[in-house]
Amino acid sequence: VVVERQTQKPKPPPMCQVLMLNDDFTPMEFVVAVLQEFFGKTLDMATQIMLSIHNEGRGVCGVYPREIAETKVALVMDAAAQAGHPLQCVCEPLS
Ligand code: NFA
Repeated sequence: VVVERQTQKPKPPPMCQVLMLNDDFTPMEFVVAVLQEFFGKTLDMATQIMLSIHNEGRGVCGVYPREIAETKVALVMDAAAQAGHPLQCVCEPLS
């Protein structure tokens, strides 16, 4: 009987930052609502993140395992397109 032993620690899943990009057209209230609905932020946190994206050009909405991050990007892009807003959301792999 061959007994296989684990010789390496299990690797954590690859993580991604979800970033939102500023634009001149998407209403601030829409961005705040997206941050609450899809990223679980409170109204206060969502407002702060939205304002930092508005002022800095981009901002981190959250850090998630890659597949979850990609799903969130797709959901946000879908909601923005449905509402007719040009809001852009991207995944950025962490090292
Ligand atoms: N810059 C947008 C405005 O002035 C608001 C916005 C914030 C858009 C963050 C996208 C991301 N209406």
